[in-house]
Amino acid sequence: MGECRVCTGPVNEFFDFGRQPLSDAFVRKEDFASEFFFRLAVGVCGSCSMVQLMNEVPREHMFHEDYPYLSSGSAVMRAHFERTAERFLATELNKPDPFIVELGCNDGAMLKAVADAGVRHLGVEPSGGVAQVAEAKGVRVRKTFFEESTALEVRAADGRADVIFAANTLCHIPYIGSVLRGVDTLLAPDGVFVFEDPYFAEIVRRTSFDQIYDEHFYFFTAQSVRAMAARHGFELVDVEPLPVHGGEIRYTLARAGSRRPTEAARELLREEVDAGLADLDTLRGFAARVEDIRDGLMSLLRDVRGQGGTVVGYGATAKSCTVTNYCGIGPELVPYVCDSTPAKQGRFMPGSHIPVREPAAFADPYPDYALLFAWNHAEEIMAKETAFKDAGGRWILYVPDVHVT
Ligand code: DWN
Ligand code: SAH
Ligand code: ZN
Repeated sequence: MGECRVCTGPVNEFFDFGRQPLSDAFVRKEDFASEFFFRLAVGVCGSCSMVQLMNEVPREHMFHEDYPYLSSGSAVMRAHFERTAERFLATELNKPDPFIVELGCNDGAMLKAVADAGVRHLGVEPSGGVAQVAEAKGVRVRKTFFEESTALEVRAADGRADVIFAANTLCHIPYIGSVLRGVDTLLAPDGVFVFEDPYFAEIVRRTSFDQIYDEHFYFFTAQSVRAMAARHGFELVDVEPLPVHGGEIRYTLARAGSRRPTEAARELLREEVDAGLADLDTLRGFAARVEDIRDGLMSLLRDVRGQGGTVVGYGATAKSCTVTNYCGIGPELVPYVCDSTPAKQGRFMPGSHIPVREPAAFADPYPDYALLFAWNHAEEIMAKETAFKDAGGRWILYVPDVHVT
């Protein structure tokens, strides 16, 4: 049993993936002997219902100069963040001298549109390489981890923020109490803290167990977010389901009593009570389905290879680290993975040591099957790879179950 990082309550473990490497540590041959491993297991707090990892990886191991993920690598995500910026500009930032802060701004996918509009902004981003990409787009960045002390520094330099935004970042931060105290410090009295992250109900519904890896420390629900917010004087005032990254929720927090909660927020909180997301039965069912997917995927891959078929991986995602290392997929089953991220190419996948190659390698020659690790971008990828299907190729997916299409 662990201690909840939000409320110190008892955390009951419901799945153990065993020894796992760092999901975004794309290694060179000379790094094979010194890879970092930790025990990846996930549990639920019996007091506040927050789903969380049982063990924490030191943040400097994950987020540093060479962090490879670029938000702008997907056209759908670029459009999503441009729309997000436009919405903020038209609503919360539509006042004299507004100020928006983004935690984990990465390559500036969202803040670029804010900078282009000439609106005061700041990205807080500890991964130096991706932060530099944002700066090259005209985005102002503070290259550090956001926590309580950062908030004091930013407030002293720039004043209070009307909006604090974080996409796929808050769930990455175990020391979340410090972040919420920082938000309290930095946010204007009538400001909003808006964050979007994978929705635990969707992870259970789709059995998307690959969302569980070192960087994803928390798996939010409206219930657990509400409880956490209340500890810091905030209230959950809105929720918006998002289709990106396999199903997320955008949560809006405001100071308690400052805004009326929307019907959508109240409705989702009610829905979750009936869904029993934190119940042992639900979590045991999830665990059983994860094992079934592992067994089904491994027998499919072995059958294909046994019959002389070829399989190539598509998208060297952080998520795929859990799939390859938990299921036991190595280069003998999947000889390489194609990915558009320059920093991943020429390197090897963490743990499994499957080589990562450039997208052009996919058609040279086309494999019989492509294992779609970037299943959350299926529509975008399948639309650009129609020639693969035309050539007789087939996609293997493992979300929400193992199937070939
Ligand atoms: O939460 C996180 C999300 C936002 O991003 C981070 N912890 C790390 C990362 O997770 P991921 O690597 O699982 O994210 P994606 O967006 O599923 O990664 C897609 C990968 O596929 C990237 O490496 C880029 C690549 N890709 C490609 O090769 N061709 C993507 C598209 C759309 C393509 O057409
Ligand atoms: N917002 C982007 C990036 C998500 S990846 C998107 O949605 O695509 C997670 C990002 O959070 C990384 O760029 C990482 O460097 C950053 N991050 C991790 N810990 C952080 C912290 N304490 N404060 C701010 N950013 C952090
Ligand atoms: Zn708790």
